Amino acid sequence: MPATKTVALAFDRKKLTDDQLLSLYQALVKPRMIEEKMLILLRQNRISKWFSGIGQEAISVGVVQALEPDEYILPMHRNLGIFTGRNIELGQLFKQWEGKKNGFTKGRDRSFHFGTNEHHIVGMISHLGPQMGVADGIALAHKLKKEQKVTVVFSGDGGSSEGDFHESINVAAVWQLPVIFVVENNGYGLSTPSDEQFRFKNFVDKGPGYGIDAVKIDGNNILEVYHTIRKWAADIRKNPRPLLLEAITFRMRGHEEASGTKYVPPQLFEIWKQKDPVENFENWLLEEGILSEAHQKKVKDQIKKEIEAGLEVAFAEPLPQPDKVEEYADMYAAFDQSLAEPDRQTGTEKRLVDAIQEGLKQSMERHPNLVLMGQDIAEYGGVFKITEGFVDQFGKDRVRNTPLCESAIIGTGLGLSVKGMKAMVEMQFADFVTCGFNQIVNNLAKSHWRWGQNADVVVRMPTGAGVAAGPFHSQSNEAWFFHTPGLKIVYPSNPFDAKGLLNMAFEDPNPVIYFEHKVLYRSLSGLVPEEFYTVPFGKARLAATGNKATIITYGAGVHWSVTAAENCGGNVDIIDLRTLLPFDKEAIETSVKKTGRVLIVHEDCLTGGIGGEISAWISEHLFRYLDAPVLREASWDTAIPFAPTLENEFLPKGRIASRLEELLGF
Ligand SMILES: Cc1ncc(C[n+]2csc(CCOP(=O)(O)OP(=O)(O)O)c2C)c(N)n1
Repeated sequence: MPATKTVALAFDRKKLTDDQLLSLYQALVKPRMIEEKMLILLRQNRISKWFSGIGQEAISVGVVQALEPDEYILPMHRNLGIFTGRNIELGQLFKQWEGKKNGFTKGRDRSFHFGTNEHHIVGMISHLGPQMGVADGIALAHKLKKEQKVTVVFSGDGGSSEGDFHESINVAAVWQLPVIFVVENNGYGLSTPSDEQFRFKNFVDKGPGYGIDAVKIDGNNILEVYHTIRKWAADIRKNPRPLLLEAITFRMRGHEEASGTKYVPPQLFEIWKQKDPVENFENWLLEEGILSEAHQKKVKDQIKKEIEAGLEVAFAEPLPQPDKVEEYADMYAAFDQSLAEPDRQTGTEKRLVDAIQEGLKQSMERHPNLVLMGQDIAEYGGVFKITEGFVDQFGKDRVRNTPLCESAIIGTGLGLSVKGMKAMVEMQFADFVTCGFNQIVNNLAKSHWRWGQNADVVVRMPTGAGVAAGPFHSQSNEAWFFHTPGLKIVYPSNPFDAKGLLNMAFEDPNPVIYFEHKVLYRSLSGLVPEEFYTVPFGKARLAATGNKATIITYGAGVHWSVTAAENCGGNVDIIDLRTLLPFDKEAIETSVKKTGRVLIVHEDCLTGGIGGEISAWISEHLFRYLDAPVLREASWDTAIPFAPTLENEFLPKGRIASRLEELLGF
């Protein structure tokens, strides 16, 4: 007779059969055994980094086993049990950890930073919070499609201090989204204990604050986790709404293996060792006579074999060879931009704002899976009235007022993409994109390259100065995004292009940052064909033609440059870039070869503006055709002042003509 082992946790099997309990046992032992092996490999220097989930396995395993296999889970860095629970082949998982080509990210991202739609998992990015907004988007898609599915997203107690946590729960609460937010409360965020992270005692206390249900459970008790998720998931599928689930647990190792555990009082390890989720469940199953020692051995032998086999194939694969063409190509989802040619003869005169509205409406009609999100865009029609009347035509499901949660909403856009939908997010003013910046530059921009998930999201950005609105309603911030591979940037200067480029943005499955100039909204009109048409990305337009010089510009700069060139006697090529990422190098080359003189004009500040890159490109590739240095005229390198007199002087429009004269004088 084996000696009886202690069981410190109270297990309640409810109606689970012996077979179900044994299958939970197998699922619980597996991540523990993989981890133990990884710790050995780490000591042998055969792997480089490891974030341990030892002590916390019951949460991942309980969650994944309680859900349907096609319900999405968005795990964190300690949730190995989610991946093994979805039966991911270990060889491929290990290749991912080792940075091999046949992992999940072609060696581009590490550890658990990947998604796999085949397994209904969307992995984290390093920033800890952004996956929560993505979970909202997946849940929104389920809700709109009436699919009766629940989505589970994880956070640590430390990560819960991030704005994304608050924003995403708030959005889920307001929209009644079927998301279970699991907080693995292990008492530490790296070395920072909870009392230096937040003031409250229990996460469940936050539930009423958000107007949602909240439940606290023992995260080390696999059956408690399993039963809780099963019960709530069943209810939430029928009656969609969010749940905040606090799972109390403890991290038995350091934040990551190199960082040690000196900051944790040793007695905590003693206390929590008694509550080990794997040993307790194992001992209980043995004690109850559900698990025999023979079966226990069989389970472990089989997992051991699986681990050894996985490691063998993973180690056998060499490190990936860099292939620049493939790296560049994978930054974007493939898109063959076939043109819907407009009939330019039959247009009517429209203002820029009307052209944008018409394009948006036509894209909504063309793509029934397109959802619009933004502050005050529903009945109110948006602050610039672009979506006026849209609710009547398309309904509130597709034209959604959002709380002031830029980050969560942009993340929601990515979540909709995961479910094959399209999203538009309207920034009330381009300035406010700072609050969603991380989601754009790290999540939308990189997800295709990282694991093949396109972000079919158009972010509309009412931009620009000239309305005396001060430093936070007037900025030009296209250069912030210009530096981010994976994005496309569109900046029309006239109604015709605005409509065609917006339509193209919705055709394109990649993230598009679409700038629309507030001053031009109602001050500029032009001929716009009624029908749906597109304007290609990466193709500039000549706003004027001539031989004496080339002005390269976009947006309001086009109109300022046309006037300035006319004042200087004309005969100047004016290139309206229309798209900034990519920008039309061919058009620039053709014109520079013809004129030999270049002035770049933009509304953004001079330093670090897009003109710097274009100038560098010209100097590098077209130097021999130049008769003068490449000049730039832009806004001052200051913030944007409010008073019209100051703002007017800040902007470059009054300086363009003299710069052109200077250029022509070389
Ligand atoms: C935005 C951001 N800030 C800081 C970090 C560095 N960092 C990585 S994990 C971590 C602690 C996270 O603690 P918690 O959310 O409680 O999860 P745990 O590691 O305890 O599982 C920190 C500070 C990060 N990854 N992202």
